Amino acid sequence: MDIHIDDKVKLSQAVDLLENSGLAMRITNYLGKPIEKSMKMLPEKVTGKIQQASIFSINKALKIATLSINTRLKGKKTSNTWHKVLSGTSGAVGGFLGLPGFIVELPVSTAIIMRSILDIARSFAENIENIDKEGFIIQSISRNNTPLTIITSKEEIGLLYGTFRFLREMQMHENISAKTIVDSPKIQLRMLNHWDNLDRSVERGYAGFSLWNWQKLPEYIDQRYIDYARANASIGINATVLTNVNANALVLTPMYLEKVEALANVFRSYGIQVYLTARFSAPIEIGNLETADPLDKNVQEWWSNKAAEIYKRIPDFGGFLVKANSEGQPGPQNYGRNHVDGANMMATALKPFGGNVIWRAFVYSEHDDTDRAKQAYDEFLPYDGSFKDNVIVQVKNGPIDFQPREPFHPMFGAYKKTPLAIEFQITQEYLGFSTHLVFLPKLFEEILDIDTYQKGTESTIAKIIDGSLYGNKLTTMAGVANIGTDLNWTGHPFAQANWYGFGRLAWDPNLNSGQIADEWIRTTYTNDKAFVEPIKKMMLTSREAVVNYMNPLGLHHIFDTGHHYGPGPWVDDLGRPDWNPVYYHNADKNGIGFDRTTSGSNALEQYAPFLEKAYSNTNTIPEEYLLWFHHLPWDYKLKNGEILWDGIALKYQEGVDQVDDMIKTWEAAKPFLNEEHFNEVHMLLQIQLKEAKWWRDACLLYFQTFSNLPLPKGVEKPAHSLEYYQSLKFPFAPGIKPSWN
Ligand code: GCV
Repeated sequence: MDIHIDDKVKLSQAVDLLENSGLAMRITNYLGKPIEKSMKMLPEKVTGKIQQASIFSINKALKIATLSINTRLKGKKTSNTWHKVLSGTSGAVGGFLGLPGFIVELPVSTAIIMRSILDIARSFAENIENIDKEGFIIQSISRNNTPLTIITSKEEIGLLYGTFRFLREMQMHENISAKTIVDSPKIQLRMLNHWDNLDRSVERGYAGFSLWNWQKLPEYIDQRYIDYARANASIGINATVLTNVNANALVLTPMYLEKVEALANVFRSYGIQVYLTARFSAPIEIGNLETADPLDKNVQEWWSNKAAEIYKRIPDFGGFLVKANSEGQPGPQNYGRNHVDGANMMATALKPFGGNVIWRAFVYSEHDDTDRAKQAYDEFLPYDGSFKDNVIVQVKNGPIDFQPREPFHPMFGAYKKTPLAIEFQITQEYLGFSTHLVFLPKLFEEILDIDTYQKGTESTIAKIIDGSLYGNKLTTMAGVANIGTDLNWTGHPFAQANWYGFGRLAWDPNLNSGQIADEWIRTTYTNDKAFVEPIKKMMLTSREAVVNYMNPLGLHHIFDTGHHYGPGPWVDDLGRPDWNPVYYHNADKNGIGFDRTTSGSNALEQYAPFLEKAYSNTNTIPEEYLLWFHHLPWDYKLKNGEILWDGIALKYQEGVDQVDDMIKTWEAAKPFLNEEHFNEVHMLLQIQLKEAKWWRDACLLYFQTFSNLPLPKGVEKPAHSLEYYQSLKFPFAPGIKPSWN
């Protein structure tokens, strides 16, 4: 496009305006506004071209909709994914990233359209065989002396992903014409798990209420459903479980299924499949049966009929996610059956329609006093290979419960035949809720990169999850969503980076968290290195900071009762031993930590011999896992020469200091930020600092009652007494069952 120099200036101002408005703003309800505003700032010549191109695009898109395209969505004759691609690129509706990409390389829209009509792109594409059905190739070529950037895919969903990728490259000011991008997702099911209840409360949700407005559905389609789908598609998320694993059977009744269908209709063109949680006792609760026994013929028939009913409405329905016989949820064991009986019964019902059962292995029994960290492995290992081929077993990243740091769950690598899904928690149940800035891709990466040694060296969790280690066909990464009705979707503006980063790692589990932070900062704020570098450093340290000020050196689950807000290492009065923090830290006058070696619970036997040996020995275990596996005396010497008590205290202090540094970094970045964005994060960081100190002081005062040692030099004096911290109560902390009084 030939643009006059004056117009170029205006154009760059318009692009700047878009960029500076930040991703945080662009994915809010106000999404359209910066785009409209930038449109107004554009030189006429450019807007003219955009309009022409949009009209051209839309006309062509309508034609495309009548073509028979090889589509991955069952039961869909035509598709409107093309409309999404075109509106995303042209800015006609306002895309997630919208205008800049379109203007900078206007011919791209045209190229996309030409490809769709004439199928020219394949003839230009690098090597179409190098991508899979969701993959894409972005390539710049010259055709009749006209430079063209072509996005090619095998199927239309790849084109959508390719377009979003193209826009990201543009927004990061990458020289697209200098590179060829060939990319496909490494994992098949890239899935969000919403713990959303039908009353719109969200279990462990810290970003407002559930997005799903069940009362107004199916008629009322909130714009946020569309924005949600677009944002997910832009990072490759292709499946969503709408409801809480602590399930309510009502969602399977016709009244709710009609609403679910409406959501599925919105998500379909963004390549997102809908799943539901299935309450095991649903045949009794909504089916008038007397039992939910999976071996009962009537029960089996009920689930088969239910599956047929759902697929009639939602032909591309993904399947069921099930939490059974865990934390009070009903399951096959209520009828003397086992997990295989339960999962296979549902799998049989879904199989004719191509659906999957995702069966969670988050189990620990109140009737079993074995170390909780061992129970899931003990119970599920014998079942490896006994599940039907449309069953995926979903395992949390660690053996306890989404702690700031956990060793990996020993089922990874040990399960060789049945595919395992990894479940991460994007919502920050144990990481300061949505008040603390914690960049979680660092945690996810740490787990994915771990070598389990279960099939020789290089048996990493990433390879288990992407199926390459054991050749599993069904591959899945799930993340417990941190999204709600908050204006910025996630509560903390930086919590968007966790949603973003989860999606990126689900696309490619080998990505580096530094690269993810870099992408997020540059597409959210600016490409200016003077901003990007320090903010990246801040994000990358934030995860270690939270470990330090909450659970250093392998301490875990010392959170306050039920809501998990703040410290509660003294709690010892809950109904089950393994719900009490004292169960996990075992502090006494002799020392602190959970002995999981042969002299203790021997949980280490569940790991590969190499790790079992390395972790059993206090000289070879990485110190970050020390108190997870060992109970050690207060004067035990750490590698740096400090005694354990001093080391713990100094780690707590280091965490506080790290938050202090984060504040300094943010303050130095002020010139790059508008006041609102600066203040919002600044205020949140102040709360984080206050709470980091609270953690340090409360834990150290409590543990000091056992160590009887003074705080080492460099650790600040606690602000209050231990009794004060113990007296704090939070009946209305967010993320737990709401109460009116
Ligand atoms: C949805 C933890 C959480 C629960 C959650 C459970 C699970 O125990 O505290 O809120 O329930 O994990 O993952 O099923």
